[in-house]
Amino acid sequence: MTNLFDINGKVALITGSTHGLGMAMAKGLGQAGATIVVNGNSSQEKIDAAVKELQDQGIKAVGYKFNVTVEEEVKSAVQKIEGEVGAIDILINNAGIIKRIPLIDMEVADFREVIDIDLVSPFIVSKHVAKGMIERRQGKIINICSMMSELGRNTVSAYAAAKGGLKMLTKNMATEWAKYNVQINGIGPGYFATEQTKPIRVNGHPFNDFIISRTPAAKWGDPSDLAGAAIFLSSKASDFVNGHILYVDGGILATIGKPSNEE
Ligand code: GCO
Repeated sequence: MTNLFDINGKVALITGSTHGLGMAMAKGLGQAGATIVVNGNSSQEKIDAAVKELQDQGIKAVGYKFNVTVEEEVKSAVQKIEGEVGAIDILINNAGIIKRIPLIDMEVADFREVIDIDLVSPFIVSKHVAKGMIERRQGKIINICSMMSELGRNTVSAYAAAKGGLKMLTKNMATEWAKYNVQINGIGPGYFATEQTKPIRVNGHPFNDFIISRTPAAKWGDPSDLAGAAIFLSSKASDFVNGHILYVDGGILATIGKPSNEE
């Protein structure tokens, strides 16, 4: 029986993969045999360090610095990657930011910046990567959504609007591109222990206690918990899965929660 989860030799571009969930998925796909194209826009040093971290684990990895919100940079980076590394088989739109500001106090510029990076850039990068996937009649696109694709939360309005939009953009990409044998799905991480959640995860922080009580698994996720979902949605095993958001959330979306005096 062929290994339905085999991604050996595939080329995977993961945006925003110098750290956090992006790096975790890079390790997961890399350990499963994919060649990883690391992307970042902060500094070449960070990109080089991420590439070395992967290579030290025996993973084939290269790095490209480009700003996912600037179409010209994305277009030339995709051309460069496809010329130097090979056709992009898997795209994970992971790059994203969050701003935790009460909606009434949020500046328009802050709102626009979150939408630009978290929603517009997956559109830009997917548009330019999908062209080759459509020509080759094969490809996998994974958009990193969020609990906030389904639920609101105080102070993260721009992020929720972006991630809710990314859920629907995923469904629309599937609507338009599935006929070319391109599968476009999303992963919705629950609450994970990353730099991004560090400010709300410290022991004793009310939100930390809330998440532990609100999550049936009663813990924050470890970034490595995402590797399985990423491999599934990058492999033949998901060839008839399209427009689906796979939540990896410890069960938080399955329940309304329970009173504090219940086990
Ligand atoms: C927050 C968190 C969340 C998580 C994740 C949940 O402030 O609520 O940062 O946004 O990062 O997106 O799926």
